[in-house]
This record gives sequence, C-alpha cells and structure tokens, in this order.
Amino acid sequence: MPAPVNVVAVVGSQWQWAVNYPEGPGNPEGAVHEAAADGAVPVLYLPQGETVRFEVRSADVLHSLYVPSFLYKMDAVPGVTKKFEFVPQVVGEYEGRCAELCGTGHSEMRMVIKIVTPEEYRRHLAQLKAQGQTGAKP
Ligand SMILES: [Cu+2]
Repeated sequence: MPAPVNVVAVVGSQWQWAVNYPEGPGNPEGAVHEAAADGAVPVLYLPQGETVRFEVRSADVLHSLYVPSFLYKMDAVPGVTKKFEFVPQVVGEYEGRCAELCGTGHSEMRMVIKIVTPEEYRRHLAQLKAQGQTGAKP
C-alpha cells in the first residue's frame, strides 16, 4: 500500500464524533475541521483512490467507530490513538455509528461518510479553511 497522503483524526466524546483533517501531503494548506451544529450528524469526507490513515481516539469513555458498509470497526480508547489505513474505493455516502455502549446518547453517535473524487475532497478542505474552521476542533 502506498504511504498515506491523507489523515483524518476522529475523536469520540459523549455523544458525538469530531472530525479533523490535520495538515499533511494531501492537505498542504493546514489543519481544518468539520463543524456540525448541536444535534446534527457530522460529515467526514474521504478522497476516492488515495490512501487515508484514520486516527481514532476518545476524549472520555470507550467508543467504537463502526462503518457497516466497510465491514470495519475501530475502538476509540481514552489516552490511545488507534490507526488504520485504507483506500476508499466507491464514491458515495455511508453511515457510521458508535458500536460501544457509551451512555444515554449512544444511539445518537452517528456520522455520514462521503467518499468523493480527490478534486472534490481538496475543494471541501479549502472551503472549510475559507469558513474559518482551521486547526483542530476545540
Ligand atoms: Cu457509543
């Protein structure tokens, strides 16, 4: 597998996912993050055909990022950053959820994952930057 050019850093907390895109070869303009309104489902963008490294951690209790369509699940553990790499293949929208019972809001820990073309992905990162969503999500 080629070296990862894209990194997405996902942080679980009671009861939402924060989505960050750190600076790197696939994101030379600097770190940006998604901002979902309270109660809204956050969206995570991925570029089709490029290696992506997920970095998953938790800000409080155990969570688990689970994407049924990918047949994949990665625990989010406080104090530990778990990593996995893959190449998104098929453009489309996929549902993510939490697969670790983490409290009363557990069922609300959903996420939409959008695999888009690399051009759309870069445009999206530029848009986040233009909107002032720079740095890691507070
Ligand atoms: Cu949960």
